[in-house]
Amino acid sequence: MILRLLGPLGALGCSTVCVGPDCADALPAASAVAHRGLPLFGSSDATVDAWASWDGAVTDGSEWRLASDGEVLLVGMPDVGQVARLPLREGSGDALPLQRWAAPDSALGASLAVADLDADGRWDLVVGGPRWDLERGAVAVIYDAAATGSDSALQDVATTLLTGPTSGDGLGNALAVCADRTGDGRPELLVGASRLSGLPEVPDLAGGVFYITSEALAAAKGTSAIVDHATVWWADQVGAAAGTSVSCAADATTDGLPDLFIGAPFHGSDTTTGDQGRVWIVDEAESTTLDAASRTTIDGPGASAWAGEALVSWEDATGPRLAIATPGASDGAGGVYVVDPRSARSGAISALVHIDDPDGLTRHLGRGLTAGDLDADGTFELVLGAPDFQLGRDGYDTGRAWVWSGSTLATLRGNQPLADAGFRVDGDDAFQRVGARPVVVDLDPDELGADLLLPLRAPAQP
Ligand SMILES: [Ca+2]
Ligand SMILES: [Ca+2]
Ligand SMILES: [Ca+2]
Ligand SMILES: [Ca+2]
Repeated sequence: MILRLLGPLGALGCSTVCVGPDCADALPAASAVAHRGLPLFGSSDATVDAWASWDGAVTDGSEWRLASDGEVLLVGMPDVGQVARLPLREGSGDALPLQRWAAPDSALGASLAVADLDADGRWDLVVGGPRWDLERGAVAVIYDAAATGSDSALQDVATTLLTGPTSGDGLGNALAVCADRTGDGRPELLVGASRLSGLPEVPDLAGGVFYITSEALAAAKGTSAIVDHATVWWADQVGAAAGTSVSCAADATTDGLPDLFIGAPFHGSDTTTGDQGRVWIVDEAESTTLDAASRTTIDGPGASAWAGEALVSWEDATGPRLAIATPGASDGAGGVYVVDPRSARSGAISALVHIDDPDGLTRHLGRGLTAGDLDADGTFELVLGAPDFQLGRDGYDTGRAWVWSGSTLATLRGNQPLADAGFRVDGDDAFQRVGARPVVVDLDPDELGADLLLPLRAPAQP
């Protein structure tokens, strides 16, 4: 009886108002847009008000990740397994790559960074492909990637290719390049494997992270198993998804070295803690559980908060900071906590500032999260994205990004309503998913302050 009633109702719902991932097929491509940081007030439209945009072809996929050092702009295109380098320029137009690196069916580009890993003055590409080799996953380094020509197969040009332990581990869903922690002036790497199961002591889908020092990375040439070169820390709980997010840009221990911040949004296992999420502050140790390797474990504010689905750490004029997203909190409205990692205690999350939406209109606030100094005043602005945000009746997944001024945040304590954010970027079309994976980087050194770079879903080019 119940099934017969639900069947036709469900069909009717799909035919009148399209809700859900299938509807996104109307926007099968992607684009990247750049917005100036100044002014930090009012609102902008994602495409109309951008000072530069790059429109991808359908063959470039619809799920872009962006990375830039201010001089090189790279786009990860995991649904087609490639990374493209785009020219930096003003104005709008097609995304015409200068270079491409490809590994089909590997989700190459799901995570990526541009950095000078070997300190030779030339930029290097580090990129994750979590579906590599039956979802074993891989992370690859291409040194001096500018010199590899216009179109390369990853395997032909990767100096170093590190693979996950076993099928399904999904190494490379997230990565971070950490400022030097070992004293050789070269950065370390932190790589997530959020479905890690394939090591003897690791529970199913507990997830984990691999930490590779610059010394170990320099010694790893060719293709090899990441476990031979890295320290690994894992969650002690089935399905925790540790390594969903990684960051390492703040010093929690005041020893002058950055510490490691790792999120597991599905940590917690009973009716009051299930999927509350956990964030670890790791201060380096042997391979072991994250609980054993960390000085502090921060838990989400209740069941299904998904704390740590996204996180970002930074140091600015106000000190070291860690922002932790809880996109599942408040029945899915979401929120973000800003923590001083020096005074963080283990247990339920305790924050300097908690931003949420008491009106309950957002969806999964914090699913996109980053920070950077958009107005060049020495404090980092906090960028909160809600790609699932619905604008109006039919604006499914239009998405929205909000920017909180760093100087304002420094003066605030306690709960703050999202509506008080100084600046925001709105989507102009359903399924654009504004606010997914925002990046702050100074693309235009002539202008004061950095730029806000956003990937969007976009219609196919005519
Ligand atoms: Ca280099
Ligand atoms: Ca180092
Ligand atoms: Ca430290
Ligand atoms: Ca600022």
